[in-house]
Amino acid sequence: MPCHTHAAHDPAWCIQQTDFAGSSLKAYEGLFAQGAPGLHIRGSLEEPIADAPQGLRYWRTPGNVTAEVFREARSKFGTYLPGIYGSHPILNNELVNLPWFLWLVPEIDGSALDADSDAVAEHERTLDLRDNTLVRALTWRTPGGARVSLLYERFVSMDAGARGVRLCVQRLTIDTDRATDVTVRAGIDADVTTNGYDHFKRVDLAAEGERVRCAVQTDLGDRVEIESILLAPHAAEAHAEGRRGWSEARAQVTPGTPLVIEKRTTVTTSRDAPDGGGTGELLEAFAGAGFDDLHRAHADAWRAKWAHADVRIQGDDRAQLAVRTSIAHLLRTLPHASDRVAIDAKGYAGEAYWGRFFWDTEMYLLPFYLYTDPAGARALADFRIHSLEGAQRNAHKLGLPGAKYAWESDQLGDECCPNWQYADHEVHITSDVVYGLAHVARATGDDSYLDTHAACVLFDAARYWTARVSVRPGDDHPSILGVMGPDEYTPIADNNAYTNRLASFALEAAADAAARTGQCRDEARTWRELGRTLPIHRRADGLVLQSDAFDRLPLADFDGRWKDRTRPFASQAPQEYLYRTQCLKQADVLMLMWLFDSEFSIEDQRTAWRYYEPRTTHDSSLSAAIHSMMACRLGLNEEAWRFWEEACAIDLDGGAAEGIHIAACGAVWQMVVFGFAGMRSAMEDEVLTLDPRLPAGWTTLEFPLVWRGTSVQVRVTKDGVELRHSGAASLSARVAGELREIPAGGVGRWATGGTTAP
Ligand code: IFM
Repeated sequence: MPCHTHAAHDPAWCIQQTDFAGSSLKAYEGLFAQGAPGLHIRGSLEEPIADAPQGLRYWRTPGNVTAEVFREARSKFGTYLPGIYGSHPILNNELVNLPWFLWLVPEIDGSALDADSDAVAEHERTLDLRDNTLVRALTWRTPGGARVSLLYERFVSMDAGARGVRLCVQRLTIDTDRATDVTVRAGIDADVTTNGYDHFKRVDLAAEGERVRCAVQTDLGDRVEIESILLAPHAAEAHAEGRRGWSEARAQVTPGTPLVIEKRTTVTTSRDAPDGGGTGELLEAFAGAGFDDLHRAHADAWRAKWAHADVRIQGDDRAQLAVRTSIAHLLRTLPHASDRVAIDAKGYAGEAYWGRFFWDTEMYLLPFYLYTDPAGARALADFRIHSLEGAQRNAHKLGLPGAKYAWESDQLGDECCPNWQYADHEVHITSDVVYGLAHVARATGDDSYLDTHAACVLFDAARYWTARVSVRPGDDHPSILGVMGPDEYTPIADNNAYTNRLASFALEAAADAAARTGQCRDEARTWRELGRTLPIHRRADGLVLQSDAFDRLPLADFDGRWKDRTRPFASQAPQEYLYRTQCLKQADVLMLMWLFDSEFSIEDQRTAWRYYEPRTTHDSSLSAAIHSMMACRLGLNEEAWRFWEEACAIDLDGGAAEGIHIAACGAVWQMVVFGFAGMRSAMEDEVLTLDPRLPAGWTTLEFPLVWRGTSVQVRVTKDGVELRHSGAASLSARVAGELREIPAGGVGRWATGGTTAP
């Protein structure tokens, strides 16, 4: 049967699923998440699954987040709208899983399609990353003996999404080898829970003819309305039962004349602009357009996104697919500026991290957007400015002045993390936020961003740090005591080097902004002095200490306790053991050195690598990428490659069941651009700098960049680098250590004398 939306399956752009058994189904639901600003759906099948009820009620308790074992459901449907949170009695506010509207099932000979039955064969699904369209094909031997071919296609319109409209479009094409009567059922199911909890205070269902409308009111007072229309050749009949409503259409399929059914769904919320129109009006607005027209506009919108973001790798198909998979999720998840949200840790594709925003935003996600879509990046960074009041409330609750950004933030910036160790002690987030804002200013060349829009954040962050530091008896310097650094296996440490350096950075940024704007003069003197005197402690041999006396903790017994290396160390050692031994969850000192390269000699960095890497479990999905990039910098080619492969496998090889590791997606892009292409960020260098180390199998690497307002096309081969830009002025670039000048709108090509191959 021809595939309508896709003429050919291109392995460099398509992810395919042929396994529907066991837990892989759930992993594909995460990996195949689709969306556009305002609406995201998990990649579930179109039919309810008998052994995976979606309305189960249970208590999910906050555990050791790395070793947490989730409910063994085979499938988890998911509909998420950025900004729509509910109140959970023990987990705090969480992103609500809204009613499931993908339901579109044929019934033939009294039997409904069931993917688990032996009657289904040649079953495959393909997500085309070019336009985020999911195609599902299968054949079905019906109880009456007919051989039926089904082709499902669906997308969340990026074209509509860009205009603030949430629209999902589905098409089902049914072909058969004999005349067959078909009933197609299309509906909305509001019997869904989020992490086992029901957030709906009220559910109103109305079904009439081909339309089903479902409105829910969440326990935080938002109203979300979902309306679907079934487009079939004959009139449909509507039904409602409990929290479910559906339309049913009957038709006959004859061989050679496929039956085509469409379903369209729109979603609105009480937060939308009042003149945006209701779901019914929106459906009417799209009524004149056919599936192909809507798909064309959607695909064009995606093409425009890829034009400024695609990374092309020749010579390595797996790497190519990995980087495109990551970029596709990054393009999907960037919210509208008006939504005033960031990107949650599971990329709006699962419930594991409750839809909350972490430091992942600034350190792992922001760089991709900053160097490919600066306006989008700015909208993301602005979320921290919009949520300053939440951060002020967090500080106030702890009896501190200023603003303390939440380790796990909801849409208003309030701390939602239910684990006290992280909520109260993983305080580096406040400085990470400042670092992110400064990165926006440097990458766009717009310092006024800090002095006008972001100054309030800078000043309140500095006030928080001023009160959070202490001077221990006998010390001649301030300390930041009782913190958890990026390494979450060392929970209450003093003078964590990363936290101290980032706090200094934040204090200096506030003092600089105060000096430029003439505000807060007296406070600024204190901020500058504090920033200057917060220490980074070293051992006698020069090793930068993760925190005071870190090296006096006993070594962790990895050989004795970590028998199954395919699972995290935390799944085999109790939390209290992690907390009292020298074992790291993820890069900590190395993360510091990654960000502040120029402040540490190459020998410092090598010493740190030799000491910390063997002590690191890499239990966090954020660890491998930083190690890959550091290894590139240190010329450790095999390690760079090993960590690259680990990072690429995170979601691609079955890890997305509870959602996409969106920070790891951002990190995959960083590994290519900052790692293998050796680009230095605008935080490190004012001049575009590239020092490539192409992996052995890669023959060509190409990607677009925006460097301080100038669009640049980068091409790296084994022998050289080519930079092409369209700027009106000449562009300076340092390539493999040599400063070069590329004339306005011109091209520069330089031999690099061969690149190192990991
Ligand atoms: O922010 C991270 C943290 O560094 C490690 N645990 C998971 C969080 C969310 O990705």
